[in-house]
Parts: sequence; structure tokens; C-alpha cells
Amino acid sequence: MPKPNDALPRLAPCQQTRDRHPIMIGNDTRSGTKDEIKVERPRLHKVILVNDDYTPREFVVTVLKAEFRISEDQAIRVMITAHRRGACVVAVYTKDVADTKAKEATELGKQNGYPLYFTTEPEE
Ligand code: TYC
Repeated sequence: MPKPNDALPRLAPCQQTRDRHPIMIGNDTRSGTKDEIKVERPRLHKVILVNDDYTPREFVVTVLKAEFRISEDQAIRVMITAHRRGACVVAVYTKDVADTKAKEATELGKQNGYPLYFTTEPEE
């Protein structure tokens, strides 16, 4: 069974084309104008991988692949970026999914004695 859409990672915020167009419904026959209901999509939240000096690189890659369902190549790229720059966005999700994934991935580190840390923040 495929996972629901909100559990799928959105890897490149720059590729997102979020449809913010209002949906037009009904017809006000007196004024001749369309009634309008604005439908806002929920704000997305970034999951951010934070670098540390102790967690082995291979372990970070394993956690990224397991928790975020990304490829080995992608996981290596994210891990190296966090290692070099201090942090890296892993993916974006709805708030609940982002918070859960950050917590679970951080917990995997903890269970193995590593200070691996994931945090979240709202997308602009
Ligand atoms: N800096 C770690 C090391 O050299 C590897 C690492 C990368 C740890 C990214 C955490 O988010 C991280 N072993």
C-alpha cells in the first residue's frame, strides 16, 4: 500500500508550485459577481538535520534512508551538507508529520548512543 501523500518527502522547496488560486463557487445572480471561497493549504514545515562531532556518517545516512525514505545518494548528499555547513533541510511535510519524523529520527540516534539531532521549522 502506498503511503498517504502527506507522508511523502518534498525534497526541493524551489520546485514547489503551490496552487494558491481561490476556488470560485456559486453565482450571485443579483450582483453578477462570483462568490469566492479562499482555500489555503496547510503551511509546510522543514525537517532539519543538525551536525554534531560524534555521530558516524554511515549511521546518519542509515537513519536518513529509513526515516525519510530517500535514496542512498540523496542521504549522503544531505549528510555531507549538514557536516560541512552545520545543518541541512532533509524534506518538508505538514507540521504533524515533520514533528513526528524529527522526533523519531532523533530517537534512533539516542537509542544508539549518538547525539544526532533533527529539528523542524515552518517554511517561509
Ligand atoms: N560530523 C559527523 C562526523 O564527522 C557526521 C555527521 C554529519 C553527524 C551530519 C551529524 O547531522 C550530521 N562523524
